[in-house]
Order: sequence, then C-alpha cells, then structure tokens
Amino acid sequence: MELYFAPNTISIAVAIVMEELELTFEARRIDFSTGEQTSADYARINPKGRVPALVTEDGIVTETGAILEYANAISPSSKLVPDDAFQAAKMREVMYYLASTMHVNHAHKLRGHRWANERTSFEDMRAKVPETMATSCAYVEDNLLQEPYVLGQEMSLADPYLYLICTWLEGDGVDISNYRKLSRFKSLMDERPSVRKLKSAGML
Ligand SMILES: N[C@@H](CCC(=O)N[C@@H](CS)C(=O)NCC(=O)O)C(=O)O
Repeated sequence: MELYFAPNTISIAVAIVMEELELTFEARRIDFSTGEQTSADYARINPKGRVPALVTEDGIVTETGAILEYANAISPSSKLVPDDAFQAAKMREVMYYLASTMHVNHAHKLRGHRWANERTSFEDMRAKVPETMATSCAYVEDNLLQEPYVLGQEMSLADPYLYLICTWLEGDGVDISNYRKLSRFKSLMDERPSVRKLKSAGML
C-alpha cells in the first residue's frame, strides 16, 4: 500500500494507525510548498487535491475516517474499533466531529479561499480560529474525552485522529494547558512508539 501524505497534516493520523496496527506501507510525500497536491499527477490519485490518500490493491481510498476504518478492517488484530456497538458508535461520534467541525475550524486559518474571495474575509476567518478551536477543545474536554484514551482504557481509531489535531493547537493560538485532560492525552500519545517513529522520520 502507498500512503500519500504531507508532514503534520491529518494524513499523519493514518500513518500512526498503520504503525499501531503493524501494517506496512510506502510513504509518498506530497510537497505542499510547490502546490503538488493540485498537480495533474496527484489528481489521478485524489482529484480533491488533499491528503491523505491510500493506494491499495483494490483501488484508492480517500477521507481520513474511511482510511482509518479500512486499515483496521484489513489488519490481523482489528484492535482499534471496539466490538461493542455502542462504543464503536461513540468512537465514530468523535471522528465525525473531528472531520466535520474541528478540522474545518482549523482550515479557516490557511484555506479561507475555499469559502470566500475577498482578502478581508480571509483575515476575518483566520482571526476567528483561536476562538473556534478553543470552543472545540472545551467540547472535547467536557464531553468526548474519557481517560486516558478517548473511549477510556482502550485505544481506538479516534485517538490518533484527535492527537493529530492536538498537534495543531499551538499554531492555531490555543494553549492546550488550559485543558487538563487534553494535555494529558497529548503527552500520553507523544510517547507512543508509533508517534516517536513518525517524528524521527520527519513526518510529524
Ligand atoms: N476531509 C478530508 C480533508 C483532508 C484535508 O483537508 N487535508 C489537508 C491537509 S490537513 C489538505 O490536503 N490540504 C491541502 C489543500 O487544501 O490544498 C479528510 O479528512 O481526509
């Protein structure tokens, strides 16, 4: 399998999960500094011009949550989705929230051109990011994050997803130390061998 990624992006949540599940993959870096994600070559992999994309023997999968579920399903252990239907739904509740709300809040910092044309609109959107990300942090802290992992004792697909977004907080103007549980969660994930390996590889 080939994972198309860019450092520090949501694609690294996929890389963490692949490492946790001991799935082998080739990491293919897309260079955002040259706009490679919008190139004709990459459009053949992901016409949306985004990372991650996973090339499998059956075809290409995009969208972080879908790739995470696929990785878990093909892994021998399938250990990152709970067997219990309610717990699995709670995991997906977190993942959908991250995809539809928290990641989108973050994207307003650099990607305002997706939603508006005027420069003043971009500036306004960028200025709002510390507030919207802080609101999301408070929601996660108070409602979603059991401890030590999102669902409690067992790690799930929601953890690398949330962790990766936590790595954006400083740049988004949010002080994670204002959130006791989130701070502990990030420190715990920082020390996981999967995360350390990707940091040494310069992916995170
Ligand atoms: N809904 C997609 C969003 C992916 C996404 O927006 N990725 C960002 C990096 S975090 C990207 O590729 N941005 C490139 C761009 O906007 O040009 C997913 O969850 O996979």
